Amino acid sequence: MSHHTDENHLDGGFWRAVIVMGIISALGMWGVVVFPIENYLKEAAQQAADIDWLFRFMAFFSVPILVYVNGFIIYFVIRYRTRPSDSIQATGSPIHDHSALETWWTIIPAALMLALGLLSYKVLPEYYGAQAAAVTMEAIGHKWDFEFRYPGLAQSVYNDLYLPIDVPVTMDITSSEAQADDAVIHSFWVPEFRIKQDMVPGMVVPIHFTPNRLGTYRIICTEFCGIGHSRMWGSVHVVSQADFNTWFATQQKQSANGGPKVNVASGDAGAGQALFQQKCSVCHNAAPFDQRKVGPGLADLFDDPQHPALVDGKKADPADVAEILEKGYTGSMGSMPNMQANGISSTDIANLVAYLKTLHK
Ligand code: HEC
Ligand SMILES: [Cu+2]
Repeated sequence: MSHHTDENHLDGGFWRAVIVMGIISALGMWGVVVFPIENYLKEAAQQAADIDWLFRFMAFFSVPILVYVNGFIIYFVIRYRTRPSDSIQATGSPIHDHSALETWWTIIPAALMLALGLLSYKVLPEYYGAQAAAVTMEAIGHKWDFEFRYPGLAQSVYNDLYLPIDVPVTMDITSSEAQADDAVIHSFWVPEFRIKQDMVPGMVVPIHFTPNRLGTYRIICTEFCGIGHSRMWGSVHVVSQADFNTWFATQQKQSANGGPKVNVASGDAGAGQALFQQKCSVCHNAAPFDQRKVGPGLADLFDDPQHPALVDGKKADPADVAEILEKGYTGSMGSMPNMQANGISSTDIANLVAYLKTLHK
């Protein structure tokens, strides 16, 4: 039983391991301090730098914890492994507690968590605290689109968000409740703004930020929200005030004209088929009415004796189908998005109608 004594005493090998881990930790911590986050993920909102600072703080202290916890596991597994000379009854040293160690490994992580909590408490009000904003607008999550409502604009904008640079924005973030089927949690994530806010039905969360870098950035839904989740993304365009005004005026003119007009006679079925794959197949099969996905199957739309009328009760002719594609429709099956939400033009609608006409036996 001679080896029991050296198991109970930390030998030179232990302290060498501690020093090696110390050096690895120091290198890692230095790496965290100098790592140029902005080169990999631009900061495009005024508040972003503070979020990065919090991230750096957390990563800095995580490095030694990661290195020492895993380093000791590896060291002890090797150092105190069973050797061929050990008897079959050998069970290692009967060590149970070490009060001093346990006190410190409780106090240090607790202090770090508390510090991180207090620092976050200082930073988060920049996003969530009350604040005077130049623009107050709404973002609404749908299956599977982001809808944006601007003050002074009658119609909503879908998936393509425009914001003027250096103007403080308050975005009221929520999810659609138009229909029980549509009311799921989404999440509004713009990595470059360092914003990630859940969109929850029935709850409106105002979030503040000031875009401060020109460019186009991704908006991503980061809450799994159904079969269309993977296609639920959009773009935010941070533009000059002048460009913003031009864009806004164009939008206003469009809503005043009652939207673009569709010429259903001029469609191209081939182009329609490609679009269908891209924009519609997430919710519709090119199969008979009963073969539902989210919405009904769309084959035989114009000549199905079982379903002579469309879901909105109108007769199945090209103009009425075009109207559903343009304005959308919410009925007993769920919500069919309108043309802005589906990201299709009036030409696209004509092409889609032409394609749907070819889908019959
Ligand atoms: C997010 C899912 C979704 C997407 C995307 C979608 N639809 Fe629909 N669509 C529906 C739902 C749900 C209905 C049925 C609404 C109801 O009656 O409750 C529907 C209904 C329809 C109807 C009426 C069918 C009938 O028998 O009356 C047509 C036509 C249609 N969609 C075409 C399209 C086309 C073309 C596209 C692609 C541009 C598309 N939809 C994209 C969900 C979707
Ligand atoms: Cu979503």
